[in-house]
Amino acid sequence: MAAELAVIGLGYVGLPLAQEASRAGLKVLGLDVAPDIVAGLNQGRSHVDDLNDEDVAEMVAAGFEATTDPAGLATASTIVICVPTPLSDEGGPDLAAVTSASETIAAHLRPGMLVVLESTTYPGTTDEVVRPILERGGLVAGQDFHLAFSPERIDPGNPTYGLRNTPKVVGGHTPACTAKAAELYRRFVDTVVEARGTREAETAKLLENTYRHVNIALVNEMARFCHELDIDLWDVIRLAATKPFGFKAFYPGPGVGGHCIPIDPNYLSHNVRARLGYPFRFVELAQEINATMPGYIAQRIQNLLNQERKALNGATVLLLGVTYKQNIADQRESPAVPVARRLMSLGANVVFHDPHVPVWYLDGMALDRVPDLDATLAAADIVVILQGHSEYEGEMIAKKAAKVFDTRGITPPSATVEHL
Ligand code: SAJ
Repeated sequence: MAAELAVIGLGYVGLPLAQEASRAGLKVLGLDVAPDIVAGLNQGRSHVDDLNDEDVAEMVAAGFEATTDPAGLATASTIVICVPTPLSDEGGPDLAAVTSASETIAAHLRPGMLVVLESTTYPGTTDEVVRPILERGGLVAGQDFHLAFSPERIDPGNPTYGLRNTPKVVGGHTPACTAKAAELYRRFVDTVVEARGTREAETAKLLENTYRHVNIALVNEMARFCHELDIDLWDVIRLAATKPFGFKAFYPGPGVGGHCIPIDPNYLSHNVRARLGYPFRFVELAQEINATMPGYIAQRIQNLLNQERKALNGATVLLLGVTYKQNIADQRESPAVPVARRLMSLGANVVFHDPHVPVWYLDGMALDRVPDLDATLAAADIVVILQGHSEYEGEMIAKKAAKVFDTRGITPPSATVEHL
């Protein structure tokens, strides 16, 4: 039976999309370049955090099929591109996977099809990169087939929001394309919001994450001067957060990791500078502040040891939390890496603990998680809390450690604890 929906890219974005569409009764074909991923899915095994094997088995039972063969695209009514757009060396998105997917689609494009791009990218990608590739065969977007952009809003590990209950923005090459894309998503997403066009939909995603990036940089910069002025920024944020409107709390940290926040805003700033010749200053400044946090953290650690008349060189530093944010295992762009690198370059003996990470691969070295956290808390010259995993009890850490530098505000103030 022909697939109603084909999803290209079966990762943390594509697979939840395929799952919800399958649950809504659509016949879904999943296309991926990785044979092991395809084989695993067809055998009912999941490779992404948000779906377990039972979820995949349910999809397969409902008719979902994964393949590496693009021939099946020819019979699909709708094709959604969910491939990665990593940061390129120039600072914009590396669109290799998007152009490759577009070329694959172009070889099978038929009149009446709907093509949607979900991969995060700079404004204009759908219109200026994807559309020309799809139109090479003579079919025209908005006339012979529909083309739209719909930003992914998958938040891995979020217990509350998934694809179905997160409003979905869709922006088409023409109003008819927008309507066609909205009609598709309304079959398995509770709320669909129609944008004026593809550029507005592309830019909305970047605004969402740039907003976070800039506000995190704001409190990170405040953390520096509040420390100098002996102002408890954590208390300041607690107080400001009592305002019931017009304020959203962000918290300082050791740096901004993950695959979204430190990456997506660059797509906008790179695009503005490339097209218009001037900087998107907020983003570039936020990038600079957030990127220098790991070095600042290392300096604060050195200063704390210095207060104890201890050299960082030869000191044992226990890092708690090496993932990029609390309560997940993902280590992408984790600030723990530059913090550890800096400490090691100054001669520190860096050890780590993280409930989600048994072995930490750091610049080719494989560091084993310390086997006995309690013993290491007591033995380390300084304990540095980088992620506030829920397994970590701030009071217990403060009691057992000789000295604590807490970048996440999970320990109570005390003589042996300093907060970022
Ligand atoms: N961070 C801070 N202070 C904060 C918030 C975050 O230092 O106040 C750091 C985190 O430790 C992490 C980085 O910033 O290293 C990113 O954190 P994040 O909470 O933004 O989490 P992400 O990267 O998983 O962002 C995703 C985004 N989701 C999508 O793009 C679909 C983002 O839009 C979500 O708002 C975010 O999840 C979320 O709220 O969980």
